[in-house]
Amino acid sequence: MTTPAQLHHLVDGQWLAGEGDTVVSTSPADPDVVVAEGRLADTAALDGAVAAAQRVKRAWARTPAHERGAILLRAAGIVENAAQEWGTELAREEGKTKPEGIGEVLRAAQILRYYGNDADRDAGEVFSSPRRGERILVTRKPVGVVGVITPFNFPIAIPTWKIAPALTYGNTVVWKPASTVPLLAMRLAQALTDAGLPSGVLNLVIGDRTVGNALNAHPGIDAITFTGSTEVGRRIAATGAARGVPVQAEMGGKNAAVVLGDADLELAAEQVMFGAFRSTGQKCTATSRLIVTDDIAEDFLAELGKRADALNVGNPVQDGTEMGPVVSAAARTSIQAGIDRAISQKALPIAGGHEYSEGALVTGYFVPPTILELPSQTPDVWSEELFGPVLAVRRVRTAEDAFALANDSEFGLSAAIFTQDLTRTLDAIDDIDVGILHINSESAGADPHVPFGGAKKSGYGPKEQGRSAREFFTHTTTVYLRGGPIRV
Ligand code: UN1
Repeated sequence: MTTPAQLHHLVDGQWLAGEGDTVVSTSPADPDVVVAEGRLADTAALDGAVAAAQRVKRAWARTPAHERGAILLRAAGIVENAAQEWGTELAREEGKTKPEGIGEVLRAAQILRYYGNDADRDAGEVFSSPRRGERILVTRKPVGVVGVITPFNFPIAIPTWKIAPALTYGNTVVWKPASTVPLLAMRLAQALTDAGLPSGVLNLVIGDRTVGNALNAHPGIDAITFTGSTEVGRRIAATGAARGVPVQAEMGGKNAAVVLGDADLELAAEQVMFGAFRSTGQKCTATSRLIVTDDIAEDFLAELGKRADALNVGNPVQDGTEMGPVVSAAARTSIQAGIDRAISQKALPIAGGHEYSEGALVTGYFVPPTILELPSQTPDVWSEELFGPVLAVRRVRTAEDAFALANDSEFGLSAAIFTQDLTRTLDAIDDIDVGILHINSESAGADPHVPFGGAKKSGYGPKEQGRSAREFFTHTTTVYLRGGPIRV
C-alpha cells in the first residue's frame, strides 16, 4: 500500500498545511485506502491567496506573452512525463479506470501545450478609421485575478483548460478544486511552479463550501470560471452579476444519443456504451438518454444490454477493468435512489438496476451499468441528472420524433446522432439545441482549440476553450491612435 500524500495549499509561492477541518481522501474502490490527507484551507488562507494574486497581477500582465507561454510549455513536459504515475493516482482517488486517468493527464499536457503556443499568436486587431491620420486598435488585456472553481470528475483536465488560458493571457489565479478529489490539483500546481511560474501567480486553496462561497464573493476576484452543478453555477452567476464581475459557468447535462434505423449499429452500440459508462457516467457530457427508432429498437437494445452486463466492473487501477466505482458513498446512494425511483415509476431494467450484494463491489462505491427502458417520458430519470452509469431509453417512430425528444430537456450540453443519412444529419445540426453535437461518435469529449459549453440550463456566460477562452480571460481597450499633425 502506498503512503498517503499530505495535502498542502499553495499561497504566494509557499506550500502551507491548512488550518481548516481535517480531510481524508480515500479510494472509492476501497474506502480503507487513504490516498491523501491533511487539513483544508480556511478563509484566512483564501484572503492570503487573493492578496498575493492581486499583488503580482500587473507584473504578470506585463511579462511578455511569449515568456508566459514558455512556462506553460515547460509544465506540459513535466505533466506528460508524470502521466503514468499521476494517472494511476487519479484513478485511485477518483475512480475512473487507469487508462482513462492516464489519458486525462496526457490531455492536460496537450492543453498546456496548446495555450502555451497560443500566448503570442495575436494581441488584438487593427481597424481603419473614418478619420484621416488615425488607426483604431482593439487590444486585449487580462481581466485580473481569476477565481477558478473545479469539480471532482476531471481533477486535472478541467482545471488545466481553465488555468492555462487564464495564465497565458496574463491573469493571475486563485483556484479551489473539489475537496473530495484534491491530489491532482497539487500535482498540477507543482508542475507549473517547477516550470518557473512566479510566486503568487497561481494559488491553490483546497477548501470546503465556505471557502468556495468566500472566493465567489471576494472583492479581490475580478472574474470567475466554474464547472459543476447547475444549482451552484447559478448561485455563482447571481453573486457575480451582483458584484459586476464576469462569470463563466459550465454546468449539468442530460445528453441524448439518437440512433436512427439507417445507422451503423455496431458503431452506434460501441459509442453509446462509451458515452454512458466511461468515467462511470460521471461526466457532464455523458450519454444519459438514448432515443432509438422502433425498426431497430429490439435488436439494438438487446445488444446494448448484453454489452452492459459483460462490462468488467472493478478496481480502476487493475488492468482490464472497464468501469470503476462512483466517487463517494453519497453519490452511490443518490444514484441508486434515482434507479429505484425509476423502477417504481415503471421503468424496465435492460441491464443493471440492482445493488451489488457481495464482495469488493459492495465495500467500494460501485453501481452496476444500468439501462432502463421507460414506458413514457414521465419517470424522473428522463429529466434529472444522476451523474452515474445510468442510461434511460425511449423508443420513437420517426427521426422527427427522435429530435423532438432529444430537445425535451432543460439541459442542452451535448448530443450524439447515429445515422448515415446526410439530410437527417443536417436537420439534427439545425434542430437540436445543444452546445456540442457529435455525428456518429459518443456525446463526450472536448478539444482545446474549439469552444466547449452548453445551451439552456447547461451553460452561462462565454464558452470555454478555443477563441472563447481568449474572450473570457481578456477584455478589450479600443485605442484611437493618431500621430502628429494630419497630412492631407
Ligand atoms: C469530456 O467530455 O471529455 O464536467 C469533458 C464535465 C465536463 C467535461 C467533459 N465539463 O464532465
